[in-house]
Amino acid sequence: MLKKYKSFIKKINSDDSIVICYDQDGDGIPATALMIKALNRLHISKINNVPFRRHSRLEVSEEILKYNPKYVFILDVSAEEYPEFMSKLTGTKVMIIDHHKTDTKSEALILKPENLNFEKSYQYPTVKLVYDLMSELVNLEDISWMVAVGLISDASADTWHEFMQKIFEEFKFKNKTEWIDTIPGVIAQIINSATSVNPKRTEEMLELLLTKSIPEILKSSLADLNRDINMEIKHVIENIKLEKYHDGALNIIQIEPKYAIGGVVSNKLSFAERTKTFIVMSMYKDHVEVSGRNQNGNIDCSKLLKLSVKGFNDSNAGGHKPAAGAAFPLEYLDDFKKNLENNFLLAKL
Ligand SMILES: [Mn+2]
Repeated sequence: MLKKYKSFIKKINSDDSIVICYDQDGDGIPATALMIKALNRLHISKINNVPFRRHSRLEVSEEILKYNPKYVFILDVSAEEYPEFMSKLTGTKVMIIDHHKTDTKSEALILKPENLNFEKSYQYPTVKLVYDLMSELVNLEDISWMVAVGLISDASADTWHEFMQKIFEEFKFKNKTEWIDTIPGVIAQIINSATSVNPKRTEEMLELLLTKSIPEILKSSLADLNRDINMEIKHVIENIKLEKYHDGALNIIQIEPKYAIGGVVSNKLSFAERTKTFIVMSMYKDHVEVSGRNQNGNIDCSKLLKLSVKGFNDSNAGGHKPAAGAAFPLEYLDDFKKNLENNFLLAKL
């Protein structure tokens, strides 16, 4: 691991105030739990956490500054893309640990997979970056199962097969056909369920990872929530209606879910038919949230969604090539569908 990242951590004193700002998902949350545990083991304990909210960045920066931090860690968020957010933090020492590819330069110290000469950055989730960095300073093997959770959540477990095997042996996790059905896989599901309700139960989830054992997490009320959401997902998948374009290569799906399950539904559909592209649109009262997936890498979902919301007010789109998201006001629904069809071939890789 490059020296500059380690020396950033080594300079922190035990009475320095730290804030960790993190993405609220199955990678960002275990990455944060692991970071807190690692810092605690280095006798650094004045740590506060602020979940990142993409659409309220100003409030997030104010919340961070409220703790008067000397150091700010930003985990699993490509914060360098938000100069107005970063400019609020200039009085602090910032380190971004993240695996979203951007071309944006920044004054802040940034650790990305590219800095470790790892090309497929989406296969090197933040939790693994945190683990690899902090393991050079303190032993984290007893909590390495949290890395397995993040790798499964970000669909990167196969890339780290040996590492996963070691964890499965160490913690006596049983192998299953699908990673998601293993014990760390179920914990990944629980995290994703905790963050797909409104309001999100992120902090409760983080607290579980920090203070509870694996059996306790599997018996928690968030585990109950996960079971409830899984029932809903099953129901949605069983009743799915596909709108097919480009000879079935592009599939558009409209759902009205009780929970925010668009990402999981699009994952399930796309892993079942890896050569096809699935665009799942979750319909809300006044806006649409979109999950785009293509697992065999012949379509750049991020590009497709970015092109397809172009010119829409109050819209956003982004993510990785195999998995991307977007949101836009309901009035653009028909335009968006037309744009998907028209831009599909432009997003071919
Ligand atoms: Mn994330």
